[in-house]
Amino acid sequence: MKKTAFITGTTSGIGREIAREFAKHNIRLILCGRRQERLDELQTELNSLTETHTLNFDVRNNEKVAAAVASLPENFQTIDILINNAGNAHGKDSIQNGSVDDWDAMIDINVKGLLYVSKAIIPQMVEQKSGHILNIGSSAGKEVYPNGNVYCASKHAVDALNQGMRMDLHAHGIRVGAINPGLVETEFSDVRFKGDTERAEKVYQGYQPLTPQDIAEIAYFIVSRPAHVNVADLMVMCTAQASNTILKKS
Ligand code: NDP
Ligand code: 8X3
Repeated sequence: MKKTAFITGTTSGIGREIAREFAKHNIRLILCGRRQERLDELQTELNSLTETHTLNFDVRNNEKVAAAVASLPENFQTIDILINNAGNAHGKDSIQNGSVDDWDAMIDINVKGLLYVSKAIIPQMVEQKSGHILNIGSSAGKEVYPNGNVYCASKHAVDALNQGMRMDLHAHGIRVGAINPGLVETEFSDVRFKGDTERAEKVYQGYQPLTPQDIAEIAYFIVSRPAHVNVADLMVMCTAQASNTILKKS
């Protein structure tokens, strides 16, 4: 039976590639993000492969999240797969130099936003007695690195929520798991360094980082396992990376 996936953060990077990969496999898609023109472009691109619906909301606004989910047309209302992907790092400063606005953004988007979206969708999964939630965590959620402080804390929270959701939801037939990537070349560093493209580009120079397609293929592998198989927690790094502080650059 055709499945429906609700993917946050599909206007760029990992979320957009997951949407493209799922579309190839004829999964119906709810494409979410704040940049409407990018949502429209992706919808136009994928419409020949599968049915799509776009939702424009900021995951930080619980009321808007709930209203967006409530606004879904009938044929998109039964959600089988939730990909909690929207998120970013904001800044890379020592704790003593960090900006409170950056801290708020990371906690509000990466942690509270993930919770708001999950809260809007979990009840129907409980009612259906089925569903699959895939949380996009990070290697930063497994190991803290210098100047990563609050971003790492937000991703450690995602790791804890991934475990907690699984404990609370497995009895309802709902699968919960996480992909925790290391360095993936996306717009992540542009956002982190606030448009300083030279600094952002340097992050991915001198080695072959993961691509968003690499993560998308893994995501499809996970959601296409038989119903009794739950990939609970997966970590993936490029070959050049051994940990958050060990990277072989040429
Ligand atoms: P991108 O910056 O390329 O994409 C981020 C996506 O999140 C965009 O689609 C953006 O959409 C969306 N988003 C950001 N803030 C909000 C918000 N307030 N409300 C709604 N949507 C929002 O980065 P990535 O693809 O790399 O990041 C995706 C996820 O992967 C994040 O959770 C990140 O932490 C994680 N990750 C990334 C790694 C990397 O090295 N790139 C490694 C490990 C994990 P829009 O701006 O249109 O709202
Ligand atoms: C993104 C990977 O190393 O930039 O989660 O924190 S890193």
